[in-house]
Amino acid sequence: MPETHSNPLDDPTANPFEVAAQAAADIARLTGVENHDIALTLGSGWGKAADILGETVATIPATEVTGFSKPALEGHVGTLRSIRTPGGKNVLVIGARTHYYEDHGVRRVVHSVRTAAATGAKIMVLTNGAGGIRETWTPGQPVLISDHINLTADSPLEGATFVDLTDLYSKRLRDIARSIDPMLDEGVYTQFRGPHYETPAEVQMAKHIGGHIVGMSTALEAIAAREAGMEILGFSLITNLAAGIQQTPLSHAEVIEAGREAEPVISALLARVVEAL
Ligand code: 8IG
Repeated sequence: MPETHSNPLDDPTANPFEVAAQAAADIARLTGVENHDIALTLGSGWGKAADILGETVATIPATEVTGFSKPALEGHVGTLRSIRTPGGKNVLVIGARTHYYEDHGVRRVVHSVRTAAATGAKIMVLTNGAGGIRETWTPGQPVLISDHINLTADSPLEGATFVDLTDLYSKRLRDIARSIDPMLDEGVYTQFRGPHYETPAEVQMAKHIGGHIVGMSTALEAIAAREAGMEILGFSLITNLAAGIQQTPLSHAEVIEAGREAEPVISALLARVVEAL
């Protein structure tokens, strides 16, 4: 079905924060929830977390909300959900990630994060499926993101906006996550542009510059979340070992399968962590 209206973020004169404020107003109207406390972006393998987090107050197609793009990939759900946890927190669950490799521009990539901030969320939980560089990791294992290396050569910040990224992935929040699961390991997330996976040589480069995780999504979103004043918690599900670390070629089917198998366990973990934030 063709899109009947254009995305306001495609107008270069639009103010992305005003578009995000409009999106937040859409969410308040469509969910009946005026403010959210926490926002949660669900990447590959993390989708079931929403079901056990609490009571779903409302589910809305992302396409009903100003500025949101349609999801490009199987395994990426295009909905926004408002969930009330047993502890009484309002959580905005974003199942509608726009990736940098979709070529809609970085404004669209970070629109969900800016919208989350505009709904009042003070904590942004970013999850993804990713490749692991550490040989001790196995597919299906969740790890915390401790820091990132942004290899996209792009930024969501516009103009001379200087934002401090020290402790970008909050130590305080990582400690809370480890209080729920002391076995959680952590590593540096390296964002490549994609959509191709890395060559083994690129994985070795990432390793040598200090990376432990390779992915295509989270770094740009985290920068925008910090700009918006949110505290950030990042989780990667290691769905595969990175190219050349594992002996077999990478496939999207393998990634989906690893996500499916790990889903119940990591979703339960995530739900417990979110309630503890
Ligand atoms: I799932 O091995 C998943 N996403 N860049 N490399 C990159 N992104 C990924 C990978 C991977 N696995």
